[in-house]
Amino acid sequence: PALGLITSSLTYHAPSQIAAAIKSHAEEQQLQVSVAMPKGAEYEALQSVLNEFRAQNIRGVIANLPLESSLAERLSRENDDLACLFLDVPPETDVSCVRFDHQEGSGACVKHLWELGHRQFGLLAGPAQSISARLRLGCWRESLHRFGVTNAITAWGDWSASSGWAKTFELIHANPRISAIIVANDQMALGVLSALAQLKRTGAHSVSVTGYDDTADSLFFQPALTTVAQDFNLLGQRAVEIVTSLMAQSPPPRKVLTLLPTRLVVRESTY
Ligand code: IPT
Repeated sequence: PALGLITSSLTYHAPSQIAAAIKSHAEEQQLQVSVAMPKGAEYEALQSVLNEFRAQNIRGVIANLPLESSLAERLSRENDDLACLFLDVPPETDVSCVRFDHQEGSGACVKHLWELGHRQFGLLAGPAQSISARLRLGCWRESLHRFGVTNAITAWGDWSASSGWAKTFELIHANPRISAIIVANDQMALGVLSALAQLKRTGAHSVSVTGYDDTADSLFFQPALTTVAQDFNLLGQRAVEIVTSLMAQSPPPRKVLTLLPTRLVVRESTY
């Protein structure tokens, strides 16, 4: 027996950690994992991956790539012989899904920085086509509004360290008084820290930075990164448990929702 995994590019840290966790937890149950990494997220490409999985006798599929609600719902509906579990879809999507609580983590970053006295914010979002990037940005803005902050400046990166580096110059240029940058993932935060060092915005002129993911490396960034921990191993474990339980039912239920917690880890990049 086998599972299918459709994933975003494994060159990113989070999806590769999630894929590794899925593979190891599946193997504990003697399940092989067949991995597909489609270039785009169009209906045709995804449907042909599902057809290939079906031809390999796969009956359970985990999809860890950003999909809009209507597309995820269509794939789930039109492949109702497969147990499909989605990891990166909007909260209101009518499909089975396991994901992290974005509100908890994003809100905690804003509250932490506000309590430290920050009032001038830069927001570095992930790519606009990413569901999680939009959800995190939306929560930052809502939380900032609740504190009465309406002048935060937004830039969009592409999850990579190099985009974090480049966008920092734009943010600081747009508002030189920014004292905190909230970043949508650790890889971009690494680039932000590097740009701030280059701009000599360290020591007395320092800018606080928060990341997101708590990848293992973030503890060794300079300074050690304050970030939102998402337990990717737990996500992989729960995804395998849920998809195997969906597969055991005939037909597989279309809507089972699981929300996993996140946690703010305060280190040296916020003051
Ligand atoms: C999300 C990560 O937080 C982000 O860093 C990036 O790697 C992205 O994945 C790639 O799609 S986590 C995902 C389960 C929403």
